Amino acid sequence: MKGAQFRQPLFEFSGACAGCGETPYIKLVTQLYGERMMVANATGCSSIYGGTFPTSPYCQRPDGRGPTWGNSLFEDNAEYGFGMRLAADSNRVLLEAKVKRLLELGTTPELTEALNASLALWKDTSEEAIAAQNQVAKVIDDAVEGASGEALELVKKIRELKDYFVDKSIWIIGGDGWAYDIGFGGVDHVIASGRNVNILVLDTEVYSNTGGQASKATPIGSVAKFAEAGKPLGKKNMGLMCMSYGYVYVASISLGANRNHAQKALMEAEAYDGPSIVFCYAPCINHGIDMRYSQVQMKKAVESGYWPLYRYNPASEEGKRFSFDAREPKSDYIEFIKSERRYTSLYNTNPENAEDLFKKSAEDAKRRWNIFKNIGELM
Ligand SMILES: Cc1ncc(C[n+]2csc(CCOP(=O)(O)OP(=O)(O)O)c2C)c(N)n1
Ligand code: SF4
Repeated sequence: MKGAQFRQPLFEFSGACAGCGETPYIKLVTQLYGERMMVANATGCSSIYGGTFPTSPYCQRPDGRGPTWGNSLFEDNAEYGFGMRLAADSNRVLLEAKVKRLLELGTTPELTEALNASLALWKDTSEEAIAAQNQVAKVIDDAVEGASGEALELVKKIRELKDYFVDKSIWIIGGDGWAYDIGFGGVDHVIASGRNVNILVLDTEVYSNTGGQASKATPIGSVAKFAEAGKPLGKKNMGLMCMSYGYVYVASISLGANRNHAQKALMEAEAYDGPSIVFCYAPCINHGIDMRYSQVQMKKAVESGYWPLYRYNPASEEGKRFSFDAREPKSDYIEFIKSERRYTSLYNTNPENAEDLFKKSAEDAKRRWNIFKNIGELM
């Protein structure tokens, strides 16, 4: 989408820590899809800064359109978003049937025209389709006034469902603690359903909101709560697990490293008529960095081979579905991790094994990087 960065963000002024790596991803998604976006938000930082009632960082456009947002439990958020998908689909099926029947019976010329315009754009999600939907809303009250019998019931139902002429963009959002660990069963179930949902994993590599406990996304050697001596085991390769289905859109992005790539992946994920999952690298105060430079750290993470960039798009033709989008590392991995206190604190908590763990961390990252580099041939 050209000029997306100039569109009004429908996520503003959150109470997240300054420099938080999570919020820019959410802001970008609202710039792209905010006017028809439904969010299922897992408990975690994003539900706290996203739902600071009575205020909310989510906002509306001048025409009143903006994201709808709900927070479910930590453990069932994917299912919560899946329910939103099913509800939107079922409302649209019902709406289409009622509109067709009303057009058979006849209604006011203004509503007939507006309904026909909206039906012609049924699969469209553009501003034109939203304008056609708005036009139905504008003229429907008059049609209710003059209707009776079956037509009255139909027109009332259409009024109730008038926000569903344009399909919803369903976003299931949460952190790595949710997606990799506690909500994983649900995430797995929902991506295996084949339904059109978009999952955004804000990967801070720890449970951020509760103070930085290790998750399965925490890499080897990183110090976190419950891993004070450095995490001894590697980061779960969840992107690979998701790709193994073959019908799930999967991407790994880092906004500070490559904004165009991040936006492209989010747009491909949304456009894919099936389940999508996007892993977003998100620096956090728990990393022990200068948060003024969190976007720079995102760049360095990719340049040092710490965080891969890739996209797997099942909608592309066979043989061209996977693309590895990061260049060969041009800086040193160990130097990169030593720029973060979550790694250097190993010198205090486990000094005799620190260097060994750093080496293991570099080897593990390289192994995972190579898996992605070479997997294209198989996918
Ligand atoms: C079943 C369950 N276990 C634990 C918690 C407590 N809890 C709330 S938020 C959170 C951390 C969330 O971490 P993550 O999903 O990584 O998101 P982040 O805060 O990093 O954005 C935890 C452990 C909970 N709400 N429910
Ligand atoms: S703790 Fe981390 S993820 Fe949470 S708001 Fe602060 S910087 Fe963002």
